[in-house]
Amino acid sequence: MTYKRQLVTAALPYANGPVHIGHLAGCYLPADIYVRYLRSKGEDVKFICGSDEHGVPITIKAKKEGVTPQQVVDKYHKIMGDAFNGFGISFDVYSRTSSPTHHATASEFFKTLYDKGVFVEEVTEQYFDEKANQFLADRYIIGTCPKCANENAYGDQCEKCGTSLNPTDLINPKSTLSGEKPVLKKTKNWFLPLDKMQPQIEAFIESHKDWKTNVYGQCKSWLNAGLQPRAMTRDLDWGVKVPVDGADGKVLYVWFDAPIGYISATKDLFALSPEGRAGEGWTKYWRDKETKLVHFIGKDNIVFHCIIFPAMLMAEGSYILPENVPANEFLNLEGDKISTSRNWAVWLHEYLVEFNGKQDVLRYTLCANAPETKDNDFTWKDFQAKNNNELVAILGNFVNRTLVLTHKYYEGKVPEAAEYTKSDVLLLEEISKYPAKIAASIEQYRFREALGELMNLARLGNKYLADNEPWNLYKTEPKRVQTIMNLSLQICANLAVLMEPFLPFTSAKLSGLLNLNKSLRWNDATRTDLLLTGHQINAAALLFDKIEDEAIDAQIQKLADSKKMNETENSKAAIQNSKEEITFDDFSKMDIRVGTILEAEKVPKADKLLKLKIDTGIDQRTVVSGIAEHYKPEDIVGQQVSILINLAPRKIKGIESQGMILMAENEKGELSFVAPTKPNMNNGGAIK
Ligand code: B3M
Ligand code: ZN
Repeated sequence: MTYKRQLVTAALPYANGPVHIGHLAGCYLPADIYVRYLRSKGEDVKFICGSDEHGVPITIKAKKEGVTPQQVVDKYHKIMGDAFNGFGISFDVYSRTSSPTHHATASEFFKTLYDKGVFVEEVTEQYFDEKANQFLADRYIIGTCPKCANENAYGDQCEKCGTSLNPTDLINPKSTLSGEKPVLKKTKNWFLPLDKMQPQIEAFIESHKDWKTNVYGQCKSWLNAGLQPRAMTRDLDWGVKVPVDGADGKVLYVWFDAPIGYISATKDLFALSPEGRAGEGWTKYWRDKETKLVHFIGKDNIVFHCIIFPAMLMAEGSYILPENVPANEFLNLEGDKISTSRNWAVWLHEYLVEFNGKQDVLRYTLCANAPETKDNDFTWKDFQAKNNNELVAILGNFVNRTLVLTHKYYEGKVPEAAEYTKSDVLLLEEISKYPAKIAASIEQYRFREALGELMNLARLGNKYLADNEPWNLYKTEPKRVQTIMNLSLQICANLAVLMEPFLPFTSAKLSGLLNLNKSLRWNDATRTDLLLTGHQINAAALLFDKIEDEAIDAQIQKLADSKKMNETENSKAAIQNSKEEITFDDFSKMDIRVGTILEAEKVPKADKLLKLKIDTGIDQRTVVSGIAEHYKPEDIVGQQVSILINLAPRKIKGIESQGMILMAENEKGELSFVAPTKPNMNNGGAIK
């Protein structure tokens, strides 16, 4: 299928914090490379993005900062927009979901589905916080994950084991608003019957076996598990109001409204452009089958873009469906998961200040290390190495040598090529293949590979200079040197055109140095005569500077400081969470003896529990202890322990536990036995 135009979207980031390198590497950079490439090919393309300004992440942030949700989104919409702009992410529009266009569009979309009878209305029991007098959306509830026992799992997901949850799955649920245990209360919501739509959605996914394996695979596993109806409304007061009677106090589910944001942003774009005034320019991009719709996202958004949004679009009926959803995996930082709350991140707005003018170095590093097929790691040392050993030593060095020699030998005028040697002819052939080679990788969303090819072209240039050594021939073979320099300059020109999607700032700089015709496009780089004989180039300047150890050490130190800060915060929290004071009388009531574990075995169907038989010195008793995740039964037989023997007996999993062994916890939550150690009698008890 050939398309007349493309509509490219990048995930709408939540406006609840600034953006970091993980965001950039995950979807904005690959999307930008793709779009810049298409523009260079002269294709009709629109690049759509904006801030996702609804949903619980925003309201939680507002509560934390003691401001209104609107103030939160206003602040971060600006910070994020500026950061993208600073890195040359070339959106045609960067809109926001709090805009009137969006509210109207999302509302109308919902109303259409409602009028068509698509939704299933259902009264269900949802958690309600009686103290805060409010229904609790997923992220307002935390509790223990039934799968992995993480005590801070959210109502919709456990971030420790990744399981997706319903709030009612949580053990010991707690409201994050008041800390109270929430109660179940009846409420009506509107569900998208994904279960009934499964055959259609399955057919859609099956028609896209060409999607990246991680994307297709995730879709398949959702389908195999069987799709479930999903509520498209929430009891919340921040968002797009549900536009039907009897829905007071309800808003659209953020994952219903956010992807519609792509449509409203396209409308905003056309409202600003002459095409918009003339008519409904945006509809061409959303309703004409000859438009190719591509969503760039991170892997945590796959199900929403590949299943739920397409299901909404199918149900609505007047829109096209995505043709591809290239999702990246995650980028880690120095071996650790990027985390906003732990401040373990490289923030784009800070980078722009600290590495002013070096946007392309980060673009290069993130693309060369893009987490395209698996999670990947960003390290500052690698960033430095990529800059010094690749950008400076290969690309920068080749261009600089060529420009400097052209000035030295020909006063900056492109010399006329004399006769080509056999190897020149081969080189020319080789050069002209690069645009197609790089394009093929980009069109398959393989941006690392594409960038690797671009660098191969620079390597080719470097090798050509090194093999031909014009500096040694200048006196003896001036004609030959003219040819060598002419060809080297042509390679520089081709590089300037082909690097534009990846390194737009450097491309502009190099085009300026070469005084290159601004209208050159991708396919022009198949030619090897972009610079005419006699064309005057500008004074040489370095494309990249070496990055010194000090700058890198400062960044590594900054991360170390964050880690330290976090540890202090954690231990402060640990002190706050420690138990209340007790009296000496309370303490002296405890009868603690030294015992020895005689037998230990796992308690069936209880991950945490061991059944122990303990010799207390006065008797033998059974104790059930929650240490199974810390110790293997076979390792602790013979272990001496302290045991509280006058604790009232208690039945645990049908076993009577007759006491408790004492364990001590360190700051990391690791347990150790409180066990007597006897001084070594052989050397009189002295400490060795
Ligand atoms: N805001 C989630 C995220 O930032 C969400 C994406 C919406 S795309 C329509 O990861
Ligand atoms: Zn879990």
